[in-house]
Amino acid sequence: MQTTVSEGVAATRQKYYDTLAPQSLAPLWEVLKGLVPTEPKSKFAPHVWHFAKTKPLLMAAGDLLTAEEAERRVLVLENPAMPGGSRITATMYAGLQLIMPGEIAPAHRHTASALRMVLEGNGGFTAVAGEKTEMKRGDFIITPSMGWHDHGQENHSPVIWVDGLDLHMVNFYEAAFMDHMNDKSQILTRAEGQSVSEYGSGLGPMTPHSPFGLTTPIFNYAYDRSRPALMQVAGNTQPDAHLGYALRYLNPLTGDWAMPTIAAWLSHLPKGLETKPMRSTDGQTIVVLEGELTLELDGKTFTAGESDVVGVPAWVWKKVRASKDAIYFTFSDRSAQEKLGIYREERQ
Ligand code: 1HN
Repeated sequence: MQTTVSEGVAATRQKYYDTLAPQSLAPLWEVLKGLVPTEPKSKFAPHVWHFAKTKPLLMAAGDLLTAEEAERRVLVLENPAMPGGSRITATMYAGLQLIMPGEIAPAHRHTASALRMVLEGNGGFTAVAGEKTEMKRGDFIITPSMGWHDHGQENHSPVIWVDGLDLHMVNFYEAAFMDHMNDKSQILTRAEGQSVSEYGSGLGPMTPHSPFGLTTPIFNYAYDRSRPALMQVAGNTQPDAHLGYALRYLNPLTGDWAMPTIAAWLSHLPKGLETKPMRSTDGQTIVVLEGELTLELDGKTFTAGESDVVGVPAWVWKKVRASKDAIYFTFSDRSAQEKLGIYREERQ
């Protein structure tokens, strides 16, 4: 407990503190409360990035510089409570990436894991560890830690997607590495779709092998498979009071989240359905794929339509209502928090 002390005592203590600093010492009792709060209080703000506003600005970047010049032509989704922080929530980076027809975002690899949620422009591709995959709206595409990856568009339309990276977690540990390939595009060594054939149908290779370590060996969870699965579940079961209908993306080799640090799931709320209030310690990013959501976040109301992105900081009370039949994708740092044993949630 903090007690008030006389000016004299305060001055004596301060004099003592002044002798500590030169020895690289500090009194814990002056900072303890801030170090160990009674419950999470996020420094970040809930926020919606409306695609109608962000898309024209992203397209303008397409006229300013090439994907190759930029290495990655991305507008960072900056949490308004921390401009310059390159964060959407405490641990997660998110951005909107644009590839113009004929462009290549050159091959590189890094410690941070990445995910893509595709918004626009069929015909784009990403290549991961020697295998190419087409990018279609709603596809959830993964780049595992230290996996070589390059992107391109051989078709006639611009491609736009949301990137999510765990790079602030990696940087917190000061464990980040990055390499660039000499060639712009990596050499393809596997047939397109090979990963899904090997691991994505409830089957697996006879000799157990996890090509990406703790990360799922499937790197494209295509919307044309995940959407029907979700809607089939919705057609035949009752919704969860707090989650609506939701399915998580799994690593088929472990049954755990698809990525070791980032949790991702796909949700459906039928028009008019409202979830009960819930809060959790993970910072979430929501991408609306279909319909429209009204979100109540710590008592403030936000609306998000197709291709809008919502940042939901940790431990914010959340209620979601579908003003139109809605399907939305969420990613968060829950996967890492669960492994550290610190994830918590509260449901009303
Ligand atoms: C990255 O590698 C990509 O591969 C996108 O598309 C965004 C932001 C920070 C660091 C690496 C990509 C990134 C990134």
